[in-house]
Amino acid sequence: MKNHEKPTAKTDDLQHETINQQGKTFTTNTGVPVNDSHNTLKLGERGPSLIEDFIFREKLAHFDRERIPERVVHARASGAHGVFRLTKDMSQYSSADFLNGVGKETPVFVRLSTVAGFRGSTDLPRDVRGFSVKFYTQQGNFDLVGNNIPVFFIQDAMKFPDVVHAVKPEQDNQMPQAASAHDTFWDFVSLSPETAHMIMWTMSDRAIPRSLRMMEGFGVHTFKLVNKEGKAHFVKFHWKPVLGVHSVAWDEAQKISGKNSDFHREDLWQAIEDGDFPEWDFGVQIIPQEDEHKFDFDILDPTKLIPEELVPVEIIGRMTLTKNPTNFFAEVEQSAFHPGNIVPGIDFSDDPLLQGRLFSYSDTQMYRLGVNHQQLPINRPLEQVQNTLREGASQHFIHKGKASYTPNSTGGGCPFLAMATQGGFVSHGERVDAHKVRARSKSFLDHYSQAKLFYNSQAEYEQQHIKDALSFELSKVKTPEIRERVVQMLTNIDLDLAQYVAKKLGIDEPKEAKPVENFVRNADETAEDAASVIKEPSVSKSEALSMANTAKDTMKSRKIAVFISDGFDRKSFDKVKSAIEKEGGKCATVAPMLGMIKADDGSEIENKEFTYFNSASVLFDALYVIGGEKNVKFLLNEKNASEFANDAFKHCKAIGYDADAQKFIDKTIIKNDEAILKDDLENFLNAVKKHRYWEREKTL
Ligand code: HDD
Repeated sequence: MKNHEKPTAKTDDLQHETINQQGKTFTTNTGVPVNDSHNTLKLGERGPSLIEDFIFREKLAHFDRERIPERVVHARASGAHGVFRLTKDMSQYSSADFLNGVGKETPVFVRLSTVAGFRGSTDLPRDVRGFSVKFYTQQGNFDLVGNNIPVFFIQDAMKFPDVVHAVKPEQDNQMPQAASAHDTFWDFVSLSPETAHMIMWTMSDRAIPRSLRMMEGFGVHTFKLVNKEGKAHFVKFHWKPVLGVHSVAWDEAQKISGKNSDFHREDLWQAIEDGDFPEWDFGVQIIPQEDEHKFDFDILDPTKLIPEELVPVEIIGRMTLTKNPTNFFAEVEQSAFHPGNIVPGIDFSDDPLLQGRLFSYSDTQMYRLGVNHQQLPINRPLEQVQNTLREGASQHFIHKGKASYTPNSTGGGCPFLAMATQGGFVSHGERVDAHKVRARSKSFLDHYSQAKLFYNSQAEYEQQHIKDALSFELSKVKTPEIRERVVQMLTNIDLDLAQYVAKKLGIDEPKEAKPVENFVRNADETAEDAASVIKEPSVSKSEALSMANTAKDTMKSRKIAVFISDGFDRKSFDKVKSAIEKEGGKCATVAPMLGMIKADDGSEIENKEFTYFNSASVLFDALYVIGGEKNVKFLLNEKNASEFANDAFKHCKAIGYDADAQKFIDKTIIKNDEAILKDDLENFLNAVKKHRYWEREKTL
């Protein structure tokens, strides 16, 4: 355990499997000491290798099998250990032990992922982010396998392979990697109006987070909480980041992918290494069962959210990530999440997307990791598992006795079944009286009202970003009919939006909203049903949907690049550095080289990491240009410094500078505005806290 890390019951459990090879002798997998792991056994120094070389055979055979199938979606991810602390007792609603008793702490393992890209793809594609949390509770593991977006592309799990095939690289040429900007994805969208709401989210800046620490998480589906008396309430789960929800600019995201494709992974890792533990508040929206049909949308429809204006989010706990994995493969890659992993006190709803997921995840884990994947250290629950399941590949346990069945007398009837009163899991006794049908509920037909709600809730600059993202994505679509169908679909969300995008694509501007006709409907759907698809949202705006309303009062997590070179103003540098650090920000010098840089007073500081040739503005949140005659002269001739400052300007970052660096600013910055601050450290820091000055975009 490193000094800054905080152990949990789960990380203690993992200690039993953690291997320290310091001072140990090299052995084969059978424990035989090895004296040479560099040369094969040969007939003579220049002769052929011998097949009897068991040391070579073992080394290569293991290497040949090092890769396991990557996840079909969510392949790329970062993970961390942490703890969930309950701040509000929920026993009124749920018997789940981790929701009972204020102050109760439950270890967690969290995996945050992109969706479409392969394992080795970039952290910053325009994409949904996965938000998986495994709670190691006293009653077994509860997995909340959500996303950073509260709704989904489709309403029924039957369509999942289709939406995934459509967004993944195209089957003929495996292009493009980790991008939705291509024909097959938008073809699927244009023929599936149920995607309309999700598309607004993925085209918004939510799909390009500044940091994994700055994104929300959602359980997406409606679940149930069930209390000791068996009474159920519907529930939606939320994670709200303490640092606020922030994003980068799209141009910036594309550049980050080139400059540092591990941008998010590194940020999360470093924050935990530095003891800046990422935190999220855990919230619930609780809906009494009798209110199930109270809304003008169906709470079982995963393309709908419940506006916080209708049901407020109540904060009931906080999650803190306190430890990085020791070994990425053993912990992050082998972690197996499954929405079907629930505990007493929690139950599923009949959401048809959720119901389908309950099959897919355990199935995929069996394929990736095998039938005994729950025995892997990262997946096993805190308490020893007791049942009659036996054998299978890689069985780790040695079960005593004869009883591998129940009921038994050979094992004294053990393991005993747990009565409901002893915490045994009992499914909520919902009564369902219906015919078997392969159909979609008519209550799922409204595809546009919440897409409108989302778009209308955005600040002006956020709406512009959605317009730009759609224009960008569709401009990469080669088939004109697909582009036209999407524009037609957009008319049902916002006519101005559709017209803007049409213009960018060189398509005739639509004059009115027009339903998309040529998509696959349910067989029994009538014309009236189709007309009911287009309606206004009952809530016209929802504050929680706009990132403009998020926390903007902290320097924590902000990384500020400070330009220096020989002759920099030492006094100013010390002042800027201590002001940034005092408020919890990070100050990183950028200089012409690594090593010692001489200040105007003859003193020196060490430049440890960033130079004008190895870094870029997109890796920082803000820029400060230090003065000093010789330094400014250098900067005026360093074209990477000008490009750096230009990008900081273009991406709406705060820029501060000493009065004598004015010439550099005049040369590089096109226009002055309120986030460009001369000799005004206080307001510079305030601008950095706000994260971005998006207003600047109007002047670009
Ligand atoms: Fe899924 C992985 C989230 C619908 C089938 N999904 C996966 C992961 C997340 C989600 C976060 C990564 C788990 C990890 O970290 O290892 N998926 C969602 C959400 C959905 C959703 C929020 C809708 C609300 N998924 C969904 C459906 C199906 C799947 C409808 C299939 C019927 N998802 C899978 C999968 C994956 C997966 C193929 C790939 C790797 C894995 O499960 O472990 O089974």
